[in-house]
Amino acid sequence: MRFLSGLFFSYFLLFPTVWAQQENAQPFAEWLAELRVEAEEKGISADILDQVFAALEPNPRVIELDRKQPEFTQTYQQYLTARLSPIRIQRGQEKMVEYRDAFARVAAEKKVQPRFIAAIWGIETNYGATPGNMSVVQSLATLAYDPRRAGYFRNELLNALRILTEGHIPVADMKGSWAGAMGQPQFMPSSFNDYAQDFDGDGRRDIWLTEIDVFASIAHYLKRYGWRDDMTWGREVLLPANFAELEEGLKQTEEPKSCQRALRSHTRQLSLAEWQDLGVRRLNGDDLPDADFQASLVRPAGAAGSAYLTYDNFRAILRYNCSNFYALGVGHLADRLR
Ligand SMILES: [Ca+2]
Repeated sequence: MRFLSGLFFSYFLLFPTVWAQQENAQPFAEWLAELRVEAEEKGISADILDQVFAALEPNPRVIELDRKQPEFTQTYQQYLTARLSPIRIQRGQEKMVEYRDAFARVAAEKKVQPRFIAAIWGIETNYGATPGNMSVVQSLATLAYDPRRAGYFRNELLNALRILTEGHIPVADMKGSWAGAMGQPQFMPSSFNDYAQDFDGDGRRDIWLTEIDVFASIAHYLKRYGWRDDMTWGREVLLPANFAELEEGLKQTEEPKSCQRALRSHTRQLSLAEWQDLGVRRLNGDDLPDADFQASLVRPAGAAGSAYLTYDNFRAILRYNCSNFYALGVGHLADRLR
């Protein structure tokens, strides 16, 4: 941490204008007073505003993390190795036993298989072990005051204040990542408002400390994006020897409607029967499943690497986090938690 901070400060000593150009000219206290007026107009409780704004200051560490560019990009294999460690798989298997009843109740109502709920939980926060311990309000206020993406984070901050006003979590316990992703499923406040669930019926949607609310919230999110529990995420496949000749005809004819960043590298969707006719097979050489699913093909490590047929459920995982590596990591972990 010290080493990284040192790097950060020497960077800004060398290039001070980068920081200066992006600074907010308005004093923080004045900015906060204006925000308070807007928050009160939007129905945020004055008592909550007194509590959270009393000693609120921007957190330089948040800006530091926001500005930090990754020093290298992980390859697909490095990503998978890091996310699917033997300990994460074992811990996931143990958690599925420990919370067997809770998973079963959520799966029955939300129609999402427990292994996918557990896989997202495992990849987001190592099954709740690493939900982040930074103040969500302070992180969001810092990023909302910073001009770079002020509008987005101001909206998230107002949503966070609404969650506190509604009493889902005490002010002191609203912890999360430096970017404001909250609790065990790492929901942004706007996602919380849209998807978080009070499954145990105590009146609070508690994604921090109530596991069954966490599971139901993840499941509800997937369900809202079309999840089907008679379908898995997809599978690794063998391609026919002439696949390079087929590729031109498999290109998408229009821009993907959501998550373009990840879906742009997929082929267009064909039925499994069509893929079967083109010569695509399961990894062991067997025929593809006889199911009426649409699937797009993706090769996350390029033409020489693994090939996957991905179903509509894969697209629901991408709505949780728009990254092929992420969705493949969740799919592989879910397979290991079967
Ligand atoms: Ca609850």
